[in-house]
Amino acid sequence: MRLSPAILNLLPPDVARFDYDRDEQKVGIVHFGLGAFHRAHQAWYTDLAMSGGERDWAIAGASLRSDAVARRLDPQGGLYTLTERGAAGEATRVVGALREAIVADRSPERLAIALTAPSTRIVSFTVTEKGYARRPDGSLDLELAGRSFYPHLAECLRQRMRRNLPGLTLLSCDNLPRNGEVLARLLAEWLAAHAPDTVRWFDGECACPNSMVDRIVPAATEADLAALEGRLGVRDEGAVFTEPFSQWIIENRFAGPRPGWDRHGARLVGDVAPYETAKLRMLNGAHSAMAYLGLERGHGFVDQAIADEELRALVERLMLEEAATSFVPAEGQDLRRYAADLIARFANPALEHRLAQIAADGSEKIPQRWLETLRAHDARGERCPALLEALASWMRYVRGDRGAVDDPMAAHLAELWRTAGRSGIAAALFGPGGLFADSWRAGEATLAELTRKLA
Ligand code: CS2
Repeated sequence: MRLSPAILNLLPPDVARFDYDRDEQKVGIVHFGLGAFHRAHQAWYTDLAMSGGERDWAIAGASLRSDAVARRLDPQGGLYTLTERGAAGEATRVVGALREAIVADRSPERLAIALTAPSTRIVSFTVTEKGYARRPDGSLDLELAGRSFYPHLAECLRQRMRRNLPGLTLLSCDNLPRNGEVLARLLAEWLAAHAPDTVRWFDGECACPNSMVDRIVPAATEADLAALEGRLGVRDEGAVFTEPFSQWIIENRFAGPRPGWDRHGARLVGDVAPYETAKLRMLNGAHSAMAYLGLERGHGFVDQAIADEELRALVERLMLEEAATSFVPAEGQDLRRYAADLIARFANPALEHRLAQIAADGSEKIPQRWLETLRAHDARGERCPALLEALASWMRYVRGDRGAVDDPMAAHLAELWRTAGRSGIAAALFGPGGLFADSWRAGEATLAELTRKLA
């Protein structure tokens, strides 16, 4: 039996659920990137807000090309369950916030209807780092952008402008520093090239707040789905599994109304930067280090990596001595406490978070997770031994001789390795004119140290 609106009353009583009339809710949010993270984070907060009495914030979710999520959710009328896995066991909730799952490239007209609906006030994004189609220097790659969300969004902004509809809040929920500003700048580049008549309206009527999102959401496995089915007596193909912890810090700068996410744990602040920097450099920085070093040391999961004494010492050093000292925290932001909480979250054995999942797309991740930290310390003449260890491990990983590398730059990185060799790869990546020189340029001594570590 498949999860669907018709069988909700057959679920075990300990499964929590929304209490609003789904059919009565208008779409208020269009979301790009209908992956597990969105379903375990923003859609969940929105579901809590509507269950708390707010109305008309149903979400129309869009994947760009893949119909994988739509195929899972359509037969379920958009319903799915979220299971929190912690020390106290599992807690499951049925989330009702998702109205429809659209495949943008197949049904652009459906997406356009949602984007130009007067009730739609927010467009949000979890398209991953590479979905923004940035060049290494940070500018928009117009060709790549043409295959991402930009054309869909630009045409609808133009329609909204022509029809005198309210502007939109465009809310990036991806792991990028100043994600809202990045989105605003890149979208403005796209509009300047393809819809110049819309640029001023976009500037004046839309807002792109920065936001820091945090919840660890490992990809669900068939074993997860089967175990859930055993417990619920119902099959949920769209189920997500996550940790009890969740954090969302949003810059309080919206173009119009928004759900009361802040009544359900989200925080609205004037400046997201210190939280976002802490999260990217400490949590994500540690994650990526555990991924490459952990895989090399034979581990498969985050909890195994953090139980490895040597790796744990390195992660603690990376977080406390290198990441936490690389920026100025907000008042009252306790980074020691944050690091201790992170270690406990990493150690959660129930999550089964695969290192291989984190290792993907490293070239898109390491600039904000590691290289910015290295740059900050370089400016003060300080060394970062833990980060250099991690960086060397990533370099060995992208060489590609230990298995397939899941990275948009995989071919380019393998080619660099072939031409530069072990003695030249560090300079080809981080030396003057190197691939990542815009993010961090290593000095001679550091390049030599990295080269030594490759051996
Ligand atoms: C992870 C993140 O896969 C990865 O790169 O580091 O998805 C991480 O789990 C989330 O950012 C946690 O909020």
